[in-house]
Amino acid sequence: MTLVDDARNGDRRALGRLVSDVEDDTTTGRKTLAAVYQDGGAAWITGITGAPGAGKSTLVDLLIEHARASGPVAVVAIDPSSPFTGGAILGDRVRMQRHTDDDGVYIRSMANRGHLGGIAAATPRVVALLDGLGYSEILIETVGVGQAEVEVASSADTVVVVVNPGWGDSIQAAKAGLLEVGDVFVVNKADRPGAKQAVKELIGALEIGQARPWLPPVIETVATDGAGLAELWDAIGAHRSHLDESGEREQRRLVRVLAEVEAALRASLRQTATSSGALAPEILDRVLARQVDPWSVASEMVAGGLFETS
Ligand SMILES: Nc1nc2c(ncn2[C@@H]2O[C@H](COP(=O)(O)OP(=O)(O)OP(=O)(O)O)[C@@H](O)[C@H]2O)c(=O)[nH]1
Ligand SMILES: [Mg+2]
Repeated sequence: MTLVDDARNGDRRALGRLVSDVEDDTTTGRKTLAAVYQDGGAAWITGITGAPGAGKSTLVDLLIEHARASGPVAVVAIDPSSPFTGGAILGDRVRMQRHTDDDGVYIRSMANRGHLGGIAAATPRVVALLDGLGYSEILIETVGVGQAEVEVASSADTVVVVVNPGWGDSIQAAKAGLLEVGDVFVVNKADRPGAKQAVKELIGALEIGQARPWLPPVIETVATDGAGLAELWDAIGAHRSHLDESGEREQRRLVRVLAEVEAALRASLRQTATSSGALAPEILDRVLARQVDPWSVASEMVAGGLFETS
């Protein structure tokens, strides 16, 4: 596993190759993950999500500095809009450029690989790889507009939801399901009018419902001048302590492991079914003609030794 050794010794090209292999789910990628998985588990994973342009990348850029104090930092930026506009990722790179000389900071964009479902599936693998390679702080930036993005965000240990001042932003967050997944809320662009109102709205929305063991704090920030960043980092730290002390961290990780095993199982069943011809058009035609139902077909496929045919 010389590529792994090289990556651990700070070889960026080796690391880039490994990440690509894991992202593409190649045989080498699988072997690499299998080899480094046991070394992982120490990373703290923070997801940063929110509407397009909310200031996530600017915040991440500043969070890197705080996170860097505790060890090597990796950033995984997922941006579904980029394949179409091409602009946002370039912006991210430029914004985070100042960290490129620091060997302890690795920034990876996952936007250039087409459809979002694939990115969402690949993200946990890439995160597991970076964790196994020794990145103790992993930040995932994702645009919180759809289910897949929310899922990616909610696979983090701490989820930070970024909104902006202006009426209705917290309502949008509620609609996108972000109120439920957020552990820390940020009203960024607090230099604009309406920040106090947005904080009030959010606190109000978060306090509705049952008492929770962790009431998410709402932090005001101005990412462009760094105001509120120390408070944000402290809030992430407080959430981390809460998870550790309450035992919720283990619970969350168990949920995550279950989701990962299920996703892997689904992917490998599909792959086996496709390569063994079990998903042949003739079979689907039979289902279409209602000669057989989808559930019977599926259980026959599995019972008929689907696994052995590959
Ligand atoms: N006035 C003001 N502008 C900000 C603040 N934070 C970020 N911006 C600006 O908002 C714009 C978008 O910031 P980004 O950090 O790229 O936002 P993002 O959420 O990563 O955007 P996407 O990744 O494209 O969804 C940039 O022009 C930033 O300079 C802030 O606190 N105040
Ligand atoms: Mg961004």
